[in-house]
Amino acid sequence: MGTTYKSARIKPSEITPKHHYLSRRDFIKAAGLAAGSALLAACAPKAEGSSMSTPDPATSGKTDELGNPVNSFEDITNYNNYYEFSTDKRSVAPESTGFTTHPWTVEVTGLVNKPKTYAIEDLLKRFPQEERIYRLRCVEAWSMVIPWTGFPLASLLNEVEPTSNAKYVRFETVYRPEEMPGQKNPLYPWPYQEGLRIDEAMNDLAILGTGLYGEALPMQDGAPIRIIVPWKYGFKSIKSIVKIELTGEEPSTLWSAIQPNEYGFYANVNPNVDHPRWSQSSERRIGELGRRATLMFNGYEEQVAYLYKGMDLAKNY
Ligand SMILES: Nc1nc2c(c(=O)[nH]1)N[C@H]1C(S)=C(S)[C@@H](COP(=O)(O)O)O[C@H]1N2
Ligand SMILES: [Mo]
Repeated sequence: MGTTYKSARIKPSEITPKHHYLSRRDFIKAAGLAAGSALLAACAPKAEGSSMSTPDPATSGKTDELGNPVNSFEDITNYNNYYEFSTDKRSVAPESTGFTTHPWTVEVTGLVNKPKTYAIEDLLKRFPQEERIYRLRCVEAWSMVIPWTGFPLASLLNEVEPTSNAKYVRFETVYRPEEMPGQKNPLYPWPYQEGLRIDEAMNDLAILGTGLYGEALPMQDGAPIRIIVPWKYGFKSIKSIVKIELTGEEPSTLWSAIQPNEYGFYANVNPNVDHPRWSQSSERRIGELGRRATLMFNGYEEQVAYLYKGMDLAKNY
């Protein structure tokens, strides 16, 4: 890999050789069609030049719906959890530069009437891409605000027509140990897998993420496609997905398989339910000095509380 890694301001073109991205023009074309001015504004300063440049967080001026500023592109792409590449958050970016994201297909299968395998280009063209600024709260009690691009998971699921027996959705990451050195570690049950109940997956907040900051998704953030479920701890938001399967039974997940008492299937952000080894009542926003109070369902209570009516969230953690 002829790529050098410097700690200063790193351009995406430096940490990710350009040919591994989807063509930027294709991405912007697909995303820009539906996204309108919000997304185009983020792209405007660099729409023309041939190489990508780092968006300037000081001038992006974007906030989430609570008024929290988005994290810098640099933070979002250099502080990552992605155990396939490294358990060290700062090493994921340099370790993932050689990852191949093209060609890429996503198989949607299981209890559906119309199973289908999509090429990534088709997903980008077929489903209008929109910007969603979401908080991501990691179970390790740090958080970020990220300007994602993507489309509702429900749009894809509706197209394949889940049968009435489909109760859960299972997601699987690509298994490619020759490119993902972490997958050679036998302590983890690879490939990474995650799951949602079907009504959770159908909630409008749950998206398939295909980009951030108006760029195609960087390797370290799960290129070319991942899910984002902002009211749950970050580990539910599985990266580099190749398979989505509708099932009748609750799927096994990587973290609950290893430590069921620490990482439950639901993993809803909940300041009132501590992790067995630490409190979940507050969090460190990356880039800030103090701590913030953690919000119920990560601040998305109004949109998702109905999903858990009558459930004991201390038991169903
Ligand atoms: N395949 C895969 N997906 C993954 C992980 C991982 O190790 N492998 N880590 C998860 C965790 S713990 C978090 S907090 C988020 C981090 O996403 P980000 O690095 O894009 O911020 O990705 C999640 N998705
Ligand atoms: Mo996490």
